[in-house]
Amino acid sequence: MSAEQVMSNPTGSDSYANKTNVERDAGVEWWRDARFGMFIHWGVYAVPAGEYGGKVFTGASEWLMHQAKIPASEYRHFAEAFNPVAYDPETWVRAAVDAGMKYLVITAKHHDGFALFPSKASTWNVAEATPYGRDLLGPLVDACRRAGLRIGFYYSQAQDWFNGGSVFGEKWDPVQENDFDAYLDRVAIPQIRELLTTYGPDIPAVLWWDTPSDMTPDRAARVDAAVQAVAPGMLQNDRLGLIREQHPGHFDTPEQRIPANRPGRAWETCMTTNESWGFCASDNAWKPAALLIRQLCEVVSQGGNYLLNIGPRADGTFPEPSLAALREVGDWMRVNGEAVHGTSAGPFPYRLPWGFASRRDRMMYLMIDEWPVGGLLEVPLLDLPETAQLLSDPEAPVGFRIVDNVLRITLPASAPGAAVCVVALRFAAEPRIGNIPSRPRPPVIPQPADGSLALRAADAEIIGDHLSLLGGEDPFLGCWSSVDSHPLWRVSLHRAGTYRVEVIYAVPAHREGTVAEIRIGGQSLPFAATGTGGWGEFCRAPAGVVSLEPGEEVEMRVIPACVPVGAVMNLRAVLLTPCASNECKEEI
Ligand code: H79
Repeated sequence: MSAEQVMSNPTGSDSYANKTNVERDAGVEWWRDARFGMFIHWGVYAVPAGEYGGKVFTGASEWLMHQAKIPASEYRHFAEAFNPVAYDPETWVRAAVDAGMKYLVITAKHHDGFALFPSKASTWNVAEATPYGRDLLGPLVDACRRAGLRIGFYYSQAQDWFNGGSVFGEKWDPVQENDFDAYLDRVAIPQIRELLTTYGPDIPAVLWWDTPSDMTPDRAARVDAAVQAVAPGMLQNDRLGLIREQHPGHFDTPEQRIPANRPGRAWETCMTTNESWGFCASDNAWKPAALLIRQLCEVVSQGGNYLLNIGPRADGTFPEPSLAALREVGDWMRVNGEAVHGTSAGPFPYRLPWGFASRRDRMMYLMIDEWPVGGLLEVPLLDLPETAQLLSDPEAPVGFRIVDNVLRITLPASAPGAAVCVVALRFAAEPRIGNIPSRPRPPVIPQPADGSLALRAADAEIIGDHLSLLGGEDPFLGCWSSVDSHPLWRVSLHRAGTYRVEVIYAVPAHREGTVAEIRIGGQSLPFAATGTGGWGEFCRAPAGVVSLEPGEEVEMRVIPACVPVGAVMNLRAVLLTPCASNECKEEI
């Protein structure tokens, strides 16, 4: 198909204008019911696949241009080798459908500015910059339409390292010295319009924004106005503007994590199958299919969607480990899909010892991740179901009775398989919920004999959804994107007196004014969080002095005062050191 064929749209953009908001809102229902989708990160970065100048970059191959500081004049040569002759959208769509996915979101343009579609706004696009020379999105849209799969577009609206958009951190190429407003008018807004008007009335089904650096309220409003003009009510994520509250979109987007607390509105966890989003030749950290299935269940049990990523190779094929994982997930979904599609969150506010639950009408699905001892499953429900059945083995005997206000389900003594096992319960009426054991709290931190206290990231209770424990072996609290979220430590304090407070944290840029407040035992210290040189450059900085009384559970919190560009900070620890008798006097 030629670029022109794809670019010509028989229905035209006006069909959007004919849709009422109610119809559009009703359109959100499909998204909630879908529960499971495929993310696709594809672009010229699949050519170097995470390697440049003999150096291997892992973690995020789509960031290679940024990580290796490759000038645009050199990076463009990767496009000359981007010729995905094996690209067969039907195969992609079949892989998604067979895995039980109901929608697909593909990177129309990532931060490297490369467009997977013909564009009049920049020649840095597949039709003009590659030997392939034609649209990649159109054929995928067609294949999705034929298969009844919805398709959304990811579009990096702010960062563009090639066309003069914004650049996270230091710039490295003169082409990046540009007026950001001019960039929005010249590239981003025209391309967004192209994406909204080229492929048909319901395409894209979702707009997936990312990294809103420099997207002030004014600029976000300008982009949103351009969207609403052609696609009123367009389903969008929450990453359009810097101030999320101003353009909240339709759903939250926890990235690479599942929120500990159920968000109050629609949400979608996006997750990689290995570590990188784009194809990365050296990345062999593939998640086992059983883990992907467990994550899907956890997300669904909290009422969210799971957007699982594939990074296709430059030739247009999916890496074999991704295909294998999709096949395994598909095998599971064919048996257990009814616990996923069209369900809503289970009645239990968090994970129970054995796993997760979801609901649809009179059905409740118990998704068992850890097989209970002897096959005896305890569920905090006060009413008996009419029927109980193992989806993987409908003939297997499943007993149930209520003992001491707990529904006890008798299952086979050992787990039938490695992946999550689903028990479907059918109730005559809405079952009453029993006492749900309270969420286990991180233990109270004891004060060592020398009186010093290290409040570490890993020991914090996380309040709110917009803060996560990251960093693996060397943990820190990050992705801190809302003032609603903060860490809380409880300390058993036996030594009264004054303490010096220090913070181990990282932020890239210099910031003016108070970023967070450290609240300890009723006292409050402002904390300014000046730049440390990068999100990974942790520094130890003084925050002041507090005077504390002993207590069994003294609460200590770090509460954001605002969310500066990007995030509040990455926080590794708060340290308290008792002052020598005279040392701190003047500071108080
Ligand atoms: O498209 C995927 C990511 O490329 C994108 N969002 C998902 C869906 C994303 N953009 N920015 N971020 C995620 C967060 C920023 C991560 C960074 Fe880094 C940390 C940029 C620089 C340090 C990881 C490590 C990426 C490059 C090096």
